[in-house]
Amino acid sequence: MNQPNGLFTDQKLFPIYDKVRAQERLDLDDGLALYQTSDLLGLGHLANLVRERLHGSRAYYIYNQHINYSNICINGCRFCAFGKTRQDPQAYEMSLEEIFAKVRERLAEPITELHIVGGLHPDLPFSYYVEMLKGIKAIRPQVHIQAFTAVEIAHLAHIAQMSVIDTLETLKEAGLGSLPGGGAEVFSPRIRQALCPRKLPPEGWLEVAQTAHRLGLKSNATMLYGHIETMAERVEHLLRLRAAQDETDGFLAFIPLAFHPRNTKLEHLNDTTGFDDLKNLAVARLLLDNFPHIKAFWIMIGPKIAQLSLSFGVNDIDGTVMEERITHMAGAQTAQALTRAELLHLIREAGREPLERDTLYNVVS
Ligand code: V47
Repeated sequence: MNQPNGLFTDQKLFPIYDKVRAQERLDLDDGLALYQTSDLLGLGHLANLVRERLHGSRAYYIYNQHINYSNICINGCRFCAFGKTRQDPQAYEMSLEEIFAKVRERLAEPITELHIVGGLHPDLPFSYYVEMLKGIKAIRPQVHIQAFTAVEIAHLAHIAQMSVIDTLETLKEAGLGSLPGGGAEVFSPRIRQALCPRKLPPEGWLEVAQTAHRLGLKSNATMLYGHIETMAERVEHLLRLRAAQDETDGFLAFIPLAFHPRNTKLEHLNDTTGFDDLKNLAVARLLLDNFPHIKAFWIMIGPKIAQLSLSFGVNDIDGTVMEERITHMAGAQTAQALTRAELLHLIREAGREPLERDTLYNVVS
């Protein structure tokens, strides 16, 4: 076993260093050792080796706009401050015209992606979603619409009384470009039961994602961390995603989502720390050897940690965003938007070469 002097303070990282250099796949025990270590710099070094191998000095950002069309939701997840019942004074629902106005408002800006998600609305008809996509494409034909998490897709299939595959095909024909990665939370049955018993189960989430992949639609994947999950549950979540990716190879990016407790049923919990934020990103880079991209969502961890994460396995810091409600309703103190100049500054100061990408990671000139 190689014992690299000075690189690691935790000896348990030595055998993992050997595996990473030999490009061997890490297993459950390796994942646990990575999560258990306090040697953050050693962990970062390992993740950076993989990032460097895959992406060299390149780091991506995107010019995008988020639209959260409604927060009315039938799921009532305990970690969520965004979802409301229809009777709640804070409940809202955008008409199609309001959504189109949001798109028109920014027509002068070089947006390449619209990121659209919402709650599981009890009775908006399927035609609302289809017309949303068609209408947006009529206003902005070139834009890539990344919309509706796997959980929303399963809900829409239920509303439309259609199979998941037919639902996805109809949405794709209307202009859907890819699926965002939300709704995965933590796959552990214990967590689902405790925090989101009404949510689409993990098998359903994976089935929707893999069906999308088989239809040629790419998607992202996430994990919501920093609440009641154990390290083993985190590792198992990542390994399940890795196994799914082995089968359909349609995931573009993995994004760990830092739990924000304000205004949720878990308000007594602490915010995540910078240490754990970096750790989750680095461990993901190491375990998810078949995911091309690891993305830091600066809205949730702040631009400063997102910038540091570029040395901890991350090669993408998401984008301009513009208006985000899910994390801000749960107490996020971050801005609503970053400019292109701010994103470039963050990436350049970290010693990386900034590249603007579109949703599918083509470089935008
Ligand atoms: O699915 C809910 C999470 C997700 C809270 O695919 C919370 O590129 C933190 O998935 N604190 C939606 N997180 C956001 C999402 C996402 C974001 C950015 C990029 C992409 C992508 C996807 O937000 C939900 C849920 O897991 N969430 N409540 C909370 N209190």
